[in-house]
Amino acid sequence: MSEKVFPQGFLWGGATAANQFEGAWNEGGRGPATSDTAVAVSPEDRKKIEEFAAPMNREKVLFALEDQEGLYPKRWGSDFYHRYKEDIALYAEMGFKTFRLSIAWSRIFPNGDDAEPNEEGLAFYDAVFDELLKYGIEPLVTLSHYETPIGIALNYDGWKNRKVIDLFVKYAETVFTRYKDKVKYWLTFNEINVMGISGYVGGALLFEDGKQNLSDMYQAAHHQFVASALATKIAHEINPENKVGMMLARMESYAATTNPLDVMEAIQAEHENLFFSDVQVRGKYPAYTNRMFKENNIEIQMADGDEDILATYPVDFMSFSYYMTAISRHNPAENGEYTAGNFSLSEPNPYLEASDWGWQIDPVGLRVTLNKLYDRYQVPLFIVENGLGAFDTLEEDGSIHDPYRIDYLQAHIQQMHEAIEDGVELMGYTPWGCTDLVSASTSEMSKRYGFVYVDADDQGNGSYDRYRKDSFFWYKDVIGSNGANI
Ligand code: BGP
Repeated sequence: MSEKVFPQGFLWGGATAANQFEGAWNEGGRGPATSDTAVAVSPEDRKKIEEFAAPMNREKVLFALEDQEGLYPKRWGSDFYHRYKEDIALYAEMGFKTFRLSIAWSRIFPNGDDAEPNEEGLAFYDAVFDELLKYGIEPLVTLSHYETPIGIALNYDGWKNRKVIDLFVKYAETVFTRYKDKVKYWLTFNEINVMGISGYVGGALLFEDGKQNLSDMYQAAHHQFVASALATKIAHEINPENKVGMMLARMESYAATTNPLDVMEAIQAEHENLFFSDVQVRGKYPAYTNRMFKENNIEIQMADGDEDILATYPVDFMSFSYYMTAISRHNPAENGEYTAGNFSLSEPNPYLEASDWGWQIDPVGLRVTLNKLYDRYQVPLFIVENGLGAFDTLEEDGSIHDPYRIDYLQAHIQQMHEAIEDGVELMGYTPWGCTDLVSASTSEMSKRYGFVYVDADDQGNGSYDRYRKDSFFWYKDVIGSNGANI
């Protein structure tokens, strides 16, 4: 294989989120978060994506908070809260340049609207950032990764309430100030477009009638756009070196055929997906908004000054998750066959294989996406999630042989390199779940992404000891050669 050259300073690393990784759900003064309840609604049927995205009402949330059984194993995550030193040492061993984590908002403001932040929560992240910096690893911090304080859902009805903008801005300002000398790279909302699919997961919205309401969801998204823009403003004021990114669950969708109607269908899918980055990167609602809103009966309220805020404080860079691609067809396939994906279903693509969870594996699609996004926005891009969820086997000697994961990542990194050669400005790459953690969609541990194995099962039982997988040594070599050895 020919030698690949990645840019100097390319940010190789890995990604996690507090709600799936930290555990310690009731320690350190942390308040309950929406993530503690999101999948507890239907513990017997967690695999169904519909359940994960299901509308939530007050009753279900209160039930889930009481029903501690339903919270396994999310409660424990992977116990990063107590093992962060060991985990970070493993990242240093792999040569990570960056590590993506989220701050659990409810560790800082346990009820969401507390007058003062919780010092114990702030001190925890100080310790984590210090540990990372000790090894020269740059923290990349998500402010909101599906873990809104539950008080914001129960007392404010979530992000559809404009007051939540102020609560978020106060939280953002608190952590920007506290970690001014420790953190430079920030992401505001993880997969902000999930709001268009699940109001509860994305915006802590409760739907008393059990139906998702698109107007509420897009209203909530509008409030997140304004909050993100204000946070970007404040981040730059506090430290001009701060770089703030938006984060999209990228869904490349190919036209099923050359039928122009299928092509148009793919463009519409593109609009639904890129609406969120169009607003946050370009600083204004795109031209197709009016028609999209009208045809979907979406009505949102904007306050005076909102458009100025969006236009004046766009993000510095665009980040996204990339796991698979989908297919768009004007007339859905007759057999109605579909395969699962990250928050979406798709007709299967005959050219692609899929993971054990049906997510279609498409490395070339990553090059397609990188090119499209860079052509569209001309801002630096950052792949902050990618990877293969797979079952792993811990051997008696403590090894884990995961060639399937190496194949997946290698193929994607090769396409990243192609995209860089195409002229795309790519800041870095943080594969998802670098240490095994609890799956967002299934709430199980057995859907593993990591380079590091965590000894815990789907019920949260286990030693939680860490083991290096074969992919650990492989990734170490990739980073050590700055991508030349792929
Ligand atoms: C993204 C989320 C992550 C993560 C990932 C993998 O949507 O940002 O939190 O979980 O998907 O998904 P899953 O855990 O369902 O396999």
